[in-house]
Parts: sequence; C-alpha cells; structure tokens
Amino acid sequence: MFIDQAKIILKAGNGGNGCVSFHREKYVPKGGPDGGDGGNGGSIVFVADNRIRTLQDIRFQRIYRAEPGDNGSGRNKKGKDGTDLVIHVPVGTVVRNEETGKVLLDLFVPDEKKILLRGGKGGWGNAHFATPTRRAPDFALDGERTLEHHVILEIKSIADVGLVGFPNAGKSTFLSVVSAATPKIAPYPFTTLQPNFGVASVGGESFVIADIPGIIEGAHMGVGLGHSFLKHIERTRILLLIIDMTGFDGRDPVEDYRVLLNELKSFSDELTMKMQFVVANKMDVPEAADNLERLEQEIAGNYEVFPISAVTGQGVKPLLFRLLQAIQELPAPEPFEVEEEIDQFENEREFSVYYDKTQDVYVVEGGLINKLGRRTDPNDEKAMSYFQKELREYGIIGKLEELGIQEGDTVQLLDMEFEYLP
Ligand SMILES: Nc1nc2c(ncn2[C@@H]2O[C@H](COP(=O)(O)OP(=O)(O)OP(=O)(O)O)[C@@H](O)[C@H]2O)c(=O)[nH]1
Ligand SMILES: [Mg+2]
Repeated sequence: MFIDQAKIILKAGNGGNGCVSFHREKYVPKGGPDGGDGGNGGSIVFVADNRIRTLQDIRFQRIYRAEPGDNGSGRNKKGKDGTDLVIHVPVGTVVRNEETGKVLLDLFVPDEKKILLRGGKGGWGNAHFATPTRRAPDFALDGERTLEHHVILEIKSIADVGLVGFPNAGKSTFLSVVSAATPKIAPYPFTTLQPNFGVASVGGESFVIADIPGIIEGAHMGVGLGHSFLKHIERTRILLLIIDMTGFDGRDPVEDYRVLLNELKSFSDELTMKMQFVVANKMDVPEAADNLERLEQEIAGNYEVFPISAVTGQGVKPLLFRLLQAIQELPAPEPFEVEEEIDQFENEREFSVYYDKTQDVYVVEGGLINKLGRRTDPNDEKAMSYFQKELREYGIIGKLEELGIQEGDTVQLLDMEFEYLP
C-alpha cells in the first residue's frame, strides 16, 4: 500500500532537573553547593530521505518521544542529555499542526535535517546560584517541560511535470517510454493506484515526471481515486493533460478535455495557474486524426497541443524538448512557508504577579519566569539587565506598576529578591 498521509503525536524530551546538593567530606562540615545541572532533553528531528517513498512505516507507530535529559546530581555532576529522535520521511513531506492545519515544516531538500521540537533545557543545579552573598543556595531549577503535539504528515511530491488525465489515457505508458520507470500498464481504467515517478533525460538534462492515478468527472468531490493524488502534482511546475484521442468505448476526447479542465479548476486555482500542455495521445490509431481536428478547434490556441503516440514514440521527443525548455524558463519551486511557530514548552507564556501582604513583597511566578530565569545567570550583570528588559517587554513590570509598586519595594522572583527601581 502506498501511504501518503500519517497522523502522529510528537514529544521532545523534557529537560532534566537541577540538583540541590552540598559538598560533603570528612573534616569539612559545611561544603559549598555542588548540585549539578539537569541534562537537555532530546529533540524531534526530521530528515528528508530520498530512499523512502511512503509514510507507511511512520504510520505504524503512533507516538514518537525523544529521550528526556537526566537529572543533575551531587558533586557537580550534570545529567546525561537525552538522545534526539530522528524521523526519516520522503522528500517533499509537509508537516502540519493537526489542530490548525498550518504548515510547521516542509522537508523539501534531499538530506535536509530539521528540528521541529526542541528538547527541554536542563534546569540549573544549586551550584549555579552561589554568589559571594549567597553561599548556600538551597534551590535549583526544573528542566523545561516539553509539550505534546498532534501533527499530520503528508507527502507533496516534488516533480517537475505532472501527468493528469482520464483512466486509460496512456499516462503510465508515456512515463515508461520517457524514463526508466516501469509502472503497471493495462488496457483497462484504474490501473495505476499510486503515484509513479520517473526521470526523463533529454539534451543532456533531466527532470522528474509524476504519473498519478486517472481522474474522472467528480474527482474533486471524491469520486474515483484521483482526487487525493492531485496533491502529488500540486508542486509540479507543468501539467500535461493527457487525452486519449481514439474515442473508443463511447468516449469523446473533446468532452474528456473539458471535464479534465473543470476537475483541475475545482480542485484548486493553483493547479489551473500552472503551465499546461495538452498531449493528444494514441495518434497511431486511425480514428484519432479527426478527433484531433475537433480538439484543436476547441482549444483554439489556448494551450500548446502535442499529438503523440506513446506506443510508437511518434511526437515524444519534441514534447520532451519543449518541456525541458519550459522547466528552464520557469522559476524553481519553493518550499512551503512555515505558517506557525508552535509552543515548545509548558506554560511558556504564563505568569502571575501578586502582592504578598504578610511579607510585604511583590511575587512574580509562572512558566514564563522560569523560562527567562533558566537562561539568566544572576551573577552576570549584562544578563541581568537583559532579563529586566525582558520583564518589561513581557508586560511583567507593567503588571507590578498596576499593583502600585513603588521605588524601593521588594520583588520576589525565582527565589531571588531584589529592590524595584523604575
Ligand atoms: N494505440 C495506443 N495505445 C496506447 C497508447 N498509449 C497507451 N496505450 C494503451 O492504453 C492502455 C492504457 O495505458 P496506461 O498507460 O495504463 O493508461 P493510464 O493513463 O496510465 O491508465 P490508469 O493508470 O488506469 O489511469 C494500455 O493498453 C496501453 O497500451 C498509444 O499511444 N497508442
Ligand atoms: Mg496508469
């Protein structure tokens, strides 16, 4: 089975917690703090892998977790970092947020490696918080807690030319004669059940062609097989509308052409805007000549028409040269833009500010404070002034002012206390 979609759940590893510990040794009754930092959690990483064609193996598993970081321990021992979880997917796989449908990642370039979810940073151990005035800090920070995300993976293949047409029009035959691909070919409709890709070479250059199952009237409404496969040609720069010119089995090539155009338009405007060529196939059959005349009248110069016979090879070479020329003139395809930055960690944006009457202090706490504080060294003056700037930007200072804080009042934050200076 060709699986081109998968819904999975991802979670990067939590950061390990920092440790509270004091150095102990014989004859040294009161050692300094030596609690180590927590290790960093592993990240969720995607790799665009040319050797993979389907998402079948991915779908087999439902939840993907990267390893958490270990907690820190005494004697300044840092916790072990968690290993990244690397997921190999076909080139052209797009990752979306299942909830919003927004694009999170596009694995567009072969061998490209991209981090989707970063592992949590380890929390600092108490050794990190020692200062000349605070020799025995009895606190440490927890590691960042990562969030679980439901995502949809979808293959949007990257080919230069897409073949569209009614079943039995000769799409797979065409692919087989211009490339080394060996798709199934048979004299009945719905032979192709999954996309086939082939590399066509002409004039010392090459390009990729995608052959998809035939589409029929109503395909955009889910009739037949074709609809869901149109996504494989969404990224192609050129569409070949392959028409069976024989008119056998009560078909009419002109009618097929109209319906085909209509189906593409109904699927998306984007498809219609692509460069399109009409390929009049099976011209080796005597009945085809009259039909070609009618078809050309219908098209009335709106598209270039290429009469060919995929079976005898007649007309195929000029078509390939025209395709190469068009590909070279068209702008290179671009990956989808990332539409959403998802929250990586728990409570990252939450904070609360209140006045504690009994102790006469203003208290600031919450996930946002932990995040900002976790990467701020209280002994580093520059870092601290940056921290203050951040507190203002996130609206925390504003909240304090709303509560009526005055110069000289005490603010408690992350087990630190400092004097408020506007
Ligand atoms: N006479 C003639 N027959 C052709 C030509 N091209 C394809 N055929 C025949 O048409 C039939 C269908 O060919 P396929 O290549 O399987 O058609 P398809 O468009 O891939 O069909 P689906 O996969 O079902 O959508 C086969 O019997 C082919 O041999 C041609 O140029 N001339
Ligand atoms: Mg086919």
